[in-house]
Amino acid sequence: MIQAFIFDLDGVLTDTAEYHFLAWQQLATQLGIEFSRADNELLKGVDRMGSLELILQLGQKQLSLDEKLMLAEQKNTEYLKLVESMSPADLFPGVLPLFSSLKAAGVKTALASASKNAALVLQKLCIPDLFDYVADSNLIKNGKPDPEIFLTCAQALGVAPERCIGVEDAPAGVTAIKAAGMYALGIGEEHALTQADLVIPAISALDQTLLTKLLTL
Ligand code: B16
Ligand code: MG
Repeated sequence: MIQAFIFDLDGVLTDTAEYHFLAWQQLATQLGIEFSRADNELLKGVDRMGSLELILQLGQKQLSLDEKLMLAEQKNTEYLKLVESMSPADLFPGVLPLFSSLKAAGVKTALASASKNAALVLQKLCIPDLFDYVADSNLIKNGKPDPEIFLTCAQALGVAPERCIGVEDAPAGVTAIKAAGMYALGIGEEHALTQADLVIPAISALDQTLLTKLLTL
């Protein structure tokens, strides 16, 4: 029986993935690097410095560590400007009813976000109290696709990994869930999340019927 759900944040519960894209695109343009939405798919779930490295590789640019730290900080400032306008209206449809159903079924919940801004985004969405445990990359050494963040959540919840379902929109995140020995529920398109056990188009598709099926896995 499944006893816990562990959710990614960006792209699963809210559309901050779009804000990350806009902020990285602005930086890439400044650096003279072409950066498309398709390129951005590779960055999803990847931490800030890892994302910058991927963009620099695209433009075949090599910079010093100090320059990279400055650029990452600059991207984050742009990203935070976009986050500033967020409100509970930015929660994806279906999230609140889903959490009510999970609580009613006695299922524990955790957040596993690679974002150092996760606590702020939760505040903006007014959902910090929704989770039994929150892990963000401030307390994790190895980012996704390493399983550390999902295993940390399972341990904090006191639930064995095989009794957890991880929910992710990013290939790196799905890899992390599978490496943690959990069931991976992908959000997005099947062709992009080939390692997931099941892919649904949006969190709203995780309705009572599907939830009942998943809870008896
Ligand atoms: P920050 P998630 C991830 O969050 C995003 O998917 C990824 O695009 C971003 O680079 C990463 O957080 C780091 O975010 O710059 O705010 O620390 O999807 O794991 O919730
Ligand atoms: Mg994500």
